[in-house]
Amino acid sequence: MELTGAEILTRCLAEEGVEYVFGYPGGAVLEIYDAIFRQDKFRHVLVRHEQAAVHAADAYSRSSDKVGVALVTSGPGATNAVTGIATAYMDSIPMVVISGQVNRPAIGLDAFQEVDMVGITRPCVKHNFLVKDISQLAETIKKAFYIAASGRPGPVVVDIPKDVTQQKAKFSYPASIQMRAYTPAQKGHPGQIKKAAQLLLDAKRPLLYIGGGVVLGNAADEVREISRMLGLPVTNTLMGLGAHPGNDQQNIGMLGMHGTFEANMTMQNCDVLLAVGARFDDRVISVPQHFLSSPKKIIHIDIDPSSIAKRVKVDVPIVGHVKDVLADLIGAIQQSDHKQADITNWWKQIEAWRAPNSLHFDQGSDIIMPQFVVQKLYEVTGGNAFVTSDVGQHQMFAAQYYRFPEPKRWINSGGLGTMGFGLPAAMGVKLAHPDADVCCITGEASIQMNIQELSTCKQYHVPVKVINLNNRYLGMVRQWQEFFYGNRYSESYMDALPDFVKLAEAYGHVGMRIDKPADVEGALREAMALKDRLVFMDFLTDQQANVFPMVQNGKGLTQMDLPPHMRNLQIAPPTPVNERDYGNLC
Ligand SMILES: Cc1ncc(C[n+]2csc(CCOP(=O)(O)OP(=O)(O)O)c2C)c(N)n1
Repeated sequence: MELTGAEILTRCLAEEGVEYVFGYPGGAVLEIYDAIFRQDKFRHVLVRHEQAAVHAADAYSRSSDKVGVALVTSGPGATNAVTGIATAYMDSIPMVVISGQVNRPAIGLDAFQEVDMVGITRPCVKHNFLVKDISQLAETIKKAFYIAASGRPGPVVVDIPKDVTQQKAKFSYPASIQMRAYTPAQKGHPGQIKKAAQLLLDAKRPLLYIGGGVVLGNAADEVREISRMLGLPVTNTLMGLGAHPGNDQQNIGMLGMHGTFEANMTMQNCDVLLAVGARFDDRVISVPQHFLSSPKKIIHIDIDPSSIAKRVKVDVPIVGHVKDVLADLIGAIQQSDHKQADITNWWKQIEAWRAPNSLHFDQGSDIIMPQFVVQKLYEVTGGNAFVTSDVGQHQMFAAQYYRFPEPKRWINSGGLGTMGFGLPAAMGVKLAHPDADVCCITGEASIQMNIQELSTCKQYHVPVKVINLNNRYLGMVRQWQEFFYGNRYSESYMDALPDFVKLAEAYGHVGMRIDKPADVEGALREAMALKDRLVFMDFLTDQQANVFPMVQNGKGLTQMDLPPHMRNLQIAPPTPVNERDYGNLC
């Protein structure tokens, strides 16, 4: 029997086990929407803006092991999706975005609602397709899902002209796919793995540095095993939160621009660094020259060969799936006849760096500190919630104070830093995990970038909790203006803000305003207890609060601006490397 292109598409999605498609209709995809109406294998979620569709699909994927799917129309629908696609691309999230295109004969003629989706998205997709022939449609969808989820994952766009969705053809879905030019490596090189094992055993100051690749590669168990086996200190990137339990004694916290004092000091002063699924981002190591000024051997494990040695010189590169490589590395360590070097002194040093607690803050009785809200949320939810965030100070406070015990619980736009991500992401996560607590930690500016999704949450009964850390400022911008632009707060203050409580109520949800520290915990408990309702909590927080520690742009990793209580401490590093690296400490 012959099916239309639109029917073929919906059948392919069903074959892939798709549960939800997040999307928004329009002329170019009406055939597809009609086919969706006539099937019952997956649900469609009608968002209020295409950007939100892509973020929701992305977060659905981040919190599960499935590929997210979004569907948008041609032209403005497609361009609205681009920010979401770029967000997923920067964080290597497996996703398939289907966009409608004008009829084939009209392509290139500036037809109504035509944009060159393949051209526009080329720099921010793992791959993209324009389906020119209906006979290729099913195989293209199969390829799209395969490419999105294999190797280093990423978003794949499939652009389908409207007349292709209307044509008819026989449907058969390939069981598997072979792509000669695309064969991602799985196993690491045994010789390199052996070398890595020896280096780690000989190290006097080892460090395990893990990133989003561990989360995506489901390698948290192997990370825990190797860290236990060798007693390694573990630090994680923003994207690696939860890949090693944030409440574990061996975990020294996040590193980088807003990392803990101990993580940054340990990173700079280690002698053997095992980097797993992390890419030495500039927000992590700051300036490579400073970072490399302290001699250390670097072992780098990554699925993507182009990520290795991109920013720093690596001594032992290992290309492969992190889970497999770590398993082999554990085996190599067990089989080695080397005895592990004594690292007791290294731990003593790390504990000395940890002792002053660089995340300490003062919560007085008058004004709510944003850190306090996150800390209380962690306590109230027992660390078990999924937490999405937007971008800004609140994102960093969430990362610093919610000590994620498990991977895939922290959902944020790390690479692109997309404001407006949090609420649609929370929606995607809640649909993937209907019984879990899902909280969106946001700021009053970020939430307004996709606040219309409160309407989608109402329609589909998505009872997430919105935690608005409302400082009445573009806080992160204000902090930079305070530090680098002589307190000239150019356009970082919004003079007019909505009444968020009334706004939430207008969308049919519960609104709460909290302005006293004493009320924070009770309000959070009350909100979390309202399991079936979306609760929008507007916390009026300190307008001046800054995120510490902070490594300023262009400075070395250990040149941190520290919180007030640490500014007069004399904390000596073990191996002075470069005078300038410690200039800021005292
Ligand atoms: C789409 C987008 N536009 C601009 C920025 C730049 N930016 C980063 S943080 C920030 C301020 C965010 O303010 P708010 O959401 O209130 O959070 P706060 O920093 O106050 O916690 C801005 C404008 C961005 N990351 N994304």
